[in-house]
Amino acid sequence: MALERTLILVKPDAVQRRLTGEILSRLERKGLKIVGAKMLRITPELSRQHYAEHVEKPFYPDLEGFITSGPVVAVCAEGPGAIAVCRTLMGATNGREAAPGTIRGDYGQSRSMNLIHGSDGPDAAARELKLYFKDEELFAFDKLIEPVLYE
Ligand code: YYY
Ligand code: MG
Repeated sequence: MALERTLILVKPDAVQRRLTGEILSRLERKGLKIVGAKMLRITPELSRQHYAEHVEKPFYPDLEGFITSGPVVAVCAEGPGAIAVCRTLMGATNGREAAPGTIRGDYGQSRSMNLIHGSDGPDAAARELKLYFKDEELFAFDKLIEPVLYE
């Protein structure tokens, strides 16, 4: 399985609800490696770049209002198949439909304030990671433990 990096955002609702540690802990317990992390307030301009595929959709103004409403924690998570692994851990977009055991399924019922963002494919991951992290803000470490985790 190819090693991948994906962009995770702990969204403003999760930061407000003190769920940052819980959410990042779930990623780590699954074996994902956090190779970059920062807290920031997303600007309207960054929101339009991040959600470029949704800018023309009717829900976009509310989405921008929400994602810029407070700080987020941006994380680069790395691992074999990390993009799909994270999407599975997140659960369906709408919290009411997300399966129990997933992050969205366990902590909320909202479709818009759904706690976590994860890139939905390799092109999106590469594009989104560039929006949040410089190359020197991402780290490589701990190679020795990987056979124990993944083989
Ligand atoms: O990738 P994911 O976050 O699961 O969903 P997207 O379809 O990419 O939508 C991005 C974001 O927009 C979603 O997390 C909530 C919000 N949203 C919404 O508020 N209302 C919709 N009908 C669809 C999406
Ligand atoms: Mg998406």
